[in-house]
Amino acid sequence: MGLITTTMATTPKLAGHVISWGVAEALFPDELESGDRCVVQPCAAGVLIAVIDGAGHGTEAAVAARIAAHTLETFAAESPIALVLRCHEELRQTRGAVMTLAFVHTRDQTLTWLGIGNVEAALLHSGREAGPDAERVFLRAGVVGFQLPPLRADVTPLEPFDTLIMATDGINPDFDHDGALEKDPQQIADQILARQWKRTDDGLVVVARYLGGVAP
Ligand SMILES: [Mn+2]
Repeated sequence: MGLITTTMATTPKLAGHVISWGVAEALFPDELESGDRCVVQPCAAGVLIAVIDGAGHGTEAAVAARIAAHTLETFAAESPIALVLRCHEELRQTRGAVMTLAFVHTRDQTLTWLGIGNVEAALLHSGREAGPDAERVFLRAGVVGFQLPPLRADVTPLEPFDTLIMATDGINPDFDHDGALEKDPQQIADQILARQWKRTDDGLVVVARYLGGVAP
């Protein structure tokens, strides 16, 4: 069925003392490589979290996603908009990719995020469990490497235990996150993949919880 997950992880993944995180992913049937990829890259000011979906699936999608991931890891300290522009240049000779970037800024205690295409992201605020739905990233239509929309990043305040969920379009965008704040990031990612993967595309879910610490 092509399902691969990282369920075996026994200790939580940490990026400095800033976030704990987990990832779960599944491959399009009969493909050897996923076109979906995630980046979790600490730097001096905080941590960059990004999810990339290379256009289509299979090897060419994976190539585009790999180039984008490498670019984001290398220049993670730059602003999210600068990173999208860099990826746009780097992906011109590829099929292109959609992506959502989220930067946890530890000194400001903010999340700066933007999405090009349809990688969904939701931020669950720990202090507002009874409140309205999670905050969603603003997605602007476009394909990085092919056509960019006007770029604008939104900034939202973060409190310790706030939890970010990001998922590619192989996952039902209405992914259910009820009770997520009581679970570990890896458990949340595994559960969303198990319940909401469409099985018609690669699927990837990354979950990152803000711990409130300072930059690594
Ligand atoms: Mn996809």
